[in-house]
Amino acid sequence: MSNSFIENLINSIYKSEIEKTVDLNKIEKVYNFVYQDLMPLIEKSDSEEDKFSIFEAMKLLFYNWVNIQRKPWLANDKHIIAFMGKFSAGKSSIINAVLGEKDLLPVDVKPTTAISTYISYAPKVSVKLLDSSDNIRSFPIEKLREISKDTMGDFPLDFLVKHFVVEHRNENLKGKSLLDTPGFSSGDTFDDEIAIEVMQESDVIFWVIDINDGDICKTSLEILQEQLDEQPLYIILNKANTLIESDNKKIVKQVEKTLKSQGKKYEDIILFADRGKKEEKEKYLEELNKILNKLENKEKLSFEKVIGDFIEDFLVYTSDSILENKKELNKEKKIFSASEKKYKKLIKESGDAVETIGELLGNCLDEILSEEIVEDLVEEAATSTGSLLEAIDLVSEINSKEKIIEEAESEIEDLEKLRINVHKVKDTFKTLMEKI
Ligand SMILES: Nc1nc2c(ncn2[C@@H]2O[C@H](COP(=O)(O)OP(=O)(O)OP(=O)(O)O)[C@@H](O)[C@H]2O)c(=O)[nH]1
Ligand SMILES: [Mg+2]
Repeated sequence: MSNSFIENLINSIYKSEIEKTVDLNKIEKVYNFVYQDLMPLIEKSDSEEDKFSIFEAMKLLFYNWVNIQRKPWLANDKHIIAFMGKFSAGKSSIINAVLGEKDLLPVDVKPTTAISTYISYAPKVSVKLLDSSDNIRSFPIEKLREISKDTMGDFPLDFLVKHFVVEHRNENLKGKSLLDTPGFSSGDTFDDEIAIEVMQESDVIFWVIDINDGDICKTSLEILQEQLDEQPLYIILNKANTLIESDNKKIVKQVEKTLKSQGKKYEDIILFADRGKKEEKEKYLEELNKILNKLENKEKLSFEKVIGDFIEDFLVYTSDSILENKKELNKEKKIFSASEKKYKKLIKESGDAVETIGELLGNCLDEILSEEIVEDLVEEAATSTGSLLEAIDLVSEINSKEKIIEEAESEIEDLEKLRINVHKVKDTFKTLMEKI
């Protein structure tokens, strides 16, 4: 493409009005809260395994929150529905068909979509872009149609533009944002970063395949390895109008077989065509819309609610643990004092027996001991030894109880400190949320 075309395009990007810019200060404040207040709190939680999954969940939550700060058109729990697949599989055509617009997104036989493009609801149709400094700028709709991988040639447009956003008044878009992505060709190295970013932030993935390919390709399967199993995956076999029905069915079976052999979980494999027989086209569109509409009701996790609930749960956990530890401590203290009492009693019993022996022997110092006295002496000696042995046995029990009590007391002290800490984090979070 000519230099003047690129020059003209750069001008339109940078001369266009900045509508919104990302608030880095706000992101920094929330980042500091998550990593300096919240994460150390999780560090103090109970089990190792829980800790790791909570860390991961919090990181993801924070990532999603930052994502919405950069991409405010995704706010209000929008579901992100990504269309991915090889170039020319028909991703942009499918989105145009869903919107009932023939030419909204550029479509061509050559590699076309150059920058991932969100399509979100707004009462007025317009195009915006997110530039490399996270500014949202307005952009002329006609210019969007001029941009394609082909017209860009080697020019790295993705250095200047991170995303385009097409706002459209189609009611089907309420509560969701469709994401059209650049395709890849099986020969070249697909930009993994794009794929991973798209997969991380999407709620649902539609993987589009040109039915004439006959199967899902190896590169597609490799990219899909990054896809999480809990994220619903739908396969669209597009351009179904180009083959006869029995061939379409065979290819559906083949794709099913390949995915199963790879252990790849998926929701459904559907056929689609935006041309061909009218009633076929309508049937395909109806089926796709049915899936898209079904996705609307799922509630997404809000950052404020999840963190707020987590802190509340943590408070309950610390209070419950303190109570439980105190109960346990009381039980141990009771056992300890009973053992101590018993020990004292045994020592006294042993001492008394020794005293009796002394008395018995003192009373008959010069006499030969009678059989009866010897029997008494033996009995007293047995009592004294028996009590002493029992007391010695109790010593280790008493010592171990003492240690348990000490440990329980220090555990309660730690938990009480933790509870104060959680209260502080709760207040910090409340103030932070009021400010931002
Ligand atoms: N026969 C037929 N052709 C189709 C159908 N859908 C799309 N096409 C054609 O397939 C070509 C590619 O369509 P696009 O929508 O640009 O494909 P894409 O997946 O967005 O391609 P990239 O943006 O390059 O990744 C175009 O020439 C379309 O006209 C269909 O249902 N049937
Ligand atoms: Mg496209």
